[in-house]
Amino acid sequence: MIDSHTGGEPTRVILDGAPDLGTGPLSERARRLATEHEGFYRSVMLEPRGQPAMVGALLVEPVDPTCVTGVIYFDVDAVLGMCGHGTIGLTVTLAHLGRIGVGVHRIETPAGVVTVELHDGNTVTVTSIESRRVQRDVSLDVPGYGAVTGDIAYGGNWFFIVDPSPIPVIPDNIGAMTELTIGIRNASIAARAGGERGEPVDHVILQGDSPNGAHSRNFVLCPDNNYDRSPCGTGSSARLACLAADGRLAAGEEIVQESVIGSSYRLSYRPGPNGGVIPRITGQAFVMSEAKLKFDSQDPFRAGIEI
Ligand code: PYC
Repeated sequence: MIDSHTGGEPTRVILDGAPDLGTGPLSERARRLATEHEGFYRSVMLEPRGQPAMVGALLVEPVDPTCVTGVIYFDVDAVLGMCGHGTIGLTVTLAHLGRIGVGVHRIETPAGVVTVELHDGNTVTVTSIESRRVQRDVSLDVPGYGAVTGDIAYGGNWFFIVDPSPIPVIPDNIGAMTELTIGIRNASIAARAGGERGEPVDHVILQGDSPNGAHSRNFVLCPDNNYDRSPCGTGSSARLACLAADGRLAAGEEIVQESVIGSSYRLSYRPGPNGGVIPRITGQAFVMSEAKLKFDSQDPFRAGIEI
């Protein structure tokens, strides 16, 4: 396996040793990973082998032969449709392995095929799948907090986006923002406020002001209740769809989206064929380590620390 980070958010690329997920559409293989091999992906993500906020990227054979690889992303609590920071980390990792060079490549994910452009050893532009806003100004009653209003949008995962955040998006508020966004996610699930086919919200975004001149700064809660250290690629895609739908950002215009720790992506979009947006996300990743995970049968924590 190879670990990298994209704007501070770790990605663990699994090269081999994973359970056989068979063949067929990646969405079907992702479903098999989620339902039949939970112990595998949790043991790879949980401490002591993994770390909070880490996302795994399992390499699989693509269905589309024009793709350099297929990939299934997961965190400790969910198999993900797509992952933007993970795709930047995976691209830099494939370059590190000598499997791709500078230029444009295609990668297959359960949410669809994405295009990546490797500009140098660390800088990648992802052209992601069509993203869309599904509902505007949804009001939720968040127990212990009160009414919170936001948009529901799809960017490869399902997002509830609160803009502007009711609390300042600053590192000192990470604990308070985590608590609030867990409450928002639970309230959206209880209210059945999600995708068109009842897909539940799995990520929550609070948008705030950037003290560094970026367009805005975000805090993104992931399914494992950790926050994304990067500005979240799929979250940025969902946010672009909302900005476009509100007429707040023109096609081709570029903005900088900052994360709560101050890392950033450059974002823009072009109109999608189905009324949404095709997002472009540019960021940087760095390889941190190459290692082999060991699961000793005598190790009481071989399945990870579950508390
Ligand atoms: O960058 O899309 C993303 C992402 C999803 C979860 C963590 N990062």
